[in-house]
Amino acid sequence: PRDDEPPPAGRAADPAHMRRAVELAARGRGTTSPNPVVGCVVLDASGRVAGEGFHAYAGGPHAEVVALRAAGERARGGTAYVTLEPCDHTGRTGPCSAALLEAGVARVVVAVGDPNPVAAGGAGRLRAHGVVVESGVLTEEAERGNAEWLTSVRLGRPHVTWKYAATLDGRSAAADGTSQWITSPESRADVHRLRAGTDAIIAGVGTVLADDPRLTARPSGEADPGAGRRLLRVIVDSDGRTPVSARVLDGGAPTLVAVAHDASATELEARAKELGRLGAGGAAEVVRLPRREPYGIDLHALLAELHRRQVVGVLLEGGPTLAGSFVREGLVDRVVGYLAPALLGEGAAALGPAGVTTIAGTHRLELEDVTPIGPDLRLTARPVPL
Ligand code: AOF
Ligand code: ZN
Repeated sequence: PRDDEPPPAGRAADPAHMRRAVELAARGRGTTSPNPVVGCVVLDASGRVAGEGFHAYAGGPHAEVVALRAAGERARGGTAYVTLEPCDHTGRTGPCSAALLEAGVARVVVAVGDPNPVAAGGAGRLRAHGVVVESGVLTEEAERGNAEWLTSVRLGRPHVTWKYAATLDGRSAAADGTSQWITSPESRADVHRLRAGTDAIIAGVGTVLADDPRLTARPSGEADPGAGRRLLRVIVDSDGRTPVSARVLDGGAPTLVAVAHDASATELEARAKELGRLGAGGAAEVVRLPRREPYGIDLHALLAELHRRQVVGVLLEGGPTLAGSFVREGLVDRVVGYLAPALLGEGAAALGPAGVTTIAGTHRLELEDVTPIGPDLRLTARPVPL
């Protein structure tokens, strides 16, 4: 061991300080997109907390800078815990590596390396200047908190959360097609919290035709929580069947209707133009994408289009056919299921065909979280990493 290493007492406290940094990072959820959520805790030389910070919005000061400002001179000789490797570039703000050096921080603990080639390199620069840099502390928790952004940077497509509500026997509608309301008001409120933390909601035209949902972050009448940032509504509608009177075309939020390249969507396009003319904040756009069976639209092309529009996280909501196609394509990164203690025995399953015909082909998931919501149960799972 090197003689400039901190005493073991300092090391033993690493996970606790990093947990706090992960907590701080989470405060930026829903407002930092397309940037990551990042949290930072700075200790003084004797191991006392001197400053805390998180990244609050894209273009705003990075977490490290906020925490260093709070710590002031007390950062000298101290330790910084950062949930993401400090950046080494001058983008909308300066390099955090330089800020940490200038503040005289002696040790930097990192949870996750920065996969963004433009900004990465902070760890290397700090080491080159004699700062002790350690990584791998609470990596899993920090990765989970930044799952959307990490997926977007690593895979070049948005992170997809499929959300559904079902009875205990896994049905999302009764035999006659009625589906409101399977889960409790508490679960529905929880869904609005999910929506508020995402960039876009995707639904199939079947859901629009059946339920005419608004797909906004709050029930109508309540204030928009993401001030300045509107949730994008995305309708997958290969043949352009979305009625011009649909609530998703009410001008209340920006809307993208994805139709196949060869669809006739004259009425839809006219409605989109009309919304544009009205100067509605919720303008609509019809985008044409390659046709691909069975769903009618190439879902990879859809996600590529959303990625171009800086959509980092999407919430996939209804219906079962669209969700099944996303699962078959390996495009679901997280599943959030709301299960009501109720039985139907008949009616549509929550998930449509997903390319599985034999048990060996099962899409295996691992549970991340199980939480009772009112009388229901919320299960969060993700594909088992290969
Ligand atoms: C953040 N907040 O706290 C940290 C980030 O758009 P810029 O110029 O602010 O740079 C964004 C990049 O900086 C981001 O993609 C990530 O790689 C790095 N770190 N970003 O927005 C932060 N620490
Ligand atoms: Zn930075």
